Amino acid sequence: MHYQPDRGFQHPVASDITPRAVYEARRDCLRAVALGAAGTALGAWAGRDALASTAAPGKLAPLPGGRSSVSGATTMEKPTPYKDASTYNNFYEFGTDKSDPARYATTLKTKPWTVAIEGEVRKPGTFDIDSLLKLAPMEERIYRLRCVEGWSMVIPWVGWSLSELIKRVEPTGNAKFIQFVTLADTSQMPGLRSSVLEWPYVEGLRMDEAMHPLTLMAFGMYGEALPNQNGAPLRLVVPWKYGFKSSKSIVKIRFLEKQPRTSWEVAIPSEYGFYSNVNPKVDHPRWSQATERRIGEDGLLTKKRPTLMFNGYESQVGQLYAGMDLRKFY
Ligand SMILES: Nc1nc2c(c(=O)[nH]1)N[C@H]1C(S)=C(S)[C@@H](COP(=O)(O)O)O[C@H]1N2
Ligand SMILES: [Mo]
Repeated sequence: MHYQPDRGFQHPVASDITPRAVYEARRDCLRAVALGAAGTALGAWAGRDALASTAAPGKLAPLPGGRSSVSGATTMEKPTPYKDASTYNNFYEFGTDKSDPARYATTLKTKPWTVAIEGEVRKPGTFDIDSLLKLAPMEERIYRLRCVEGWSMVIPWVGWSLSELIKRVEPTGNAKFIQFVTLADTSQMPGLRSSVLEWPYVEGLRMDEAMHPLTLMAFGMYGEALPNQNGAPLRLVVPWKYGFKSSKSIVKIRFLEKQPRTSWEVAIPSEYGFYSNVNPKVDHPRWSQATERRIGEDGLLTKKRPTLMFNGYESQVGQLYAGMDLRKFY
């Protein structure tokens, strides 16, 4: 099943059940493989509940992704129920309560949408969302997302490696960093009235981090277009870093020679650094980062999970930080 650009982004179609079914079947299959032959029956049985609760309601445009060949792109962990992933959000442009983005991001207008490419590239310019959707084959990646606040989710994203876009705009030799800029329109984003952060929301990556195949430009989740509250129509997902590095609703990407400012670093530099790699051994000044609460499995008796080095992606990304003092470069 391929993404069909001529269907556009906003039009649900009658066959919307198909891509979801395909993705669920593949996920169950992966789980069965992970459990081994003896666990297959149990996996299929337990999977039925999970299947019903993790699935998207089918209201947004289908956006299936092919299987990714990128190492580490698909965790075997059970995806967080769609309901949780789409109602427990951080998107301060719409308010600081977890429920604010789902409630208020309905005013976000995601079409038309363009992304400007500026700075140290041979081919600067403006990409329309429709051309970005067609830029590279869509892949599904099931990533852990670890928020710096101490909770996590498992989300099946749909998109392509950011490197696909970077290659096409041909960075110059001076391009050492990339900055991502989120939309900041007061008429659509009530949270901009608050000064919790400096707007627009800006984030950044070092060029080698941006080029890493795990760094995803996401357009969808759970086999469908992104809900507004999750950063429609396109957002970044950097799975080995704390969630705030994954900018939502991006309108500009700048290629820079110097390390850019980031909104969180500007707001509280002693607590949030440029790198912000998930690291259970480097605590936040106000709380431990050793464990995490998995959203959707909270209960009185639910044990917290140990947080993994680089959020479990150490074998893929550890080399990027060889020789760096991760306490200093937090
Ligand atoms: N523009 C923008 N992007 C953002 C944020 C934000 O407030 N504004 N919050 C970040 C934080 S703190 C997290 S944990 C993730 C949450 O993504 P999700 O709501 O899709 O789970 O988005 C990140 N991207
Ligand atoms: Mo976060």
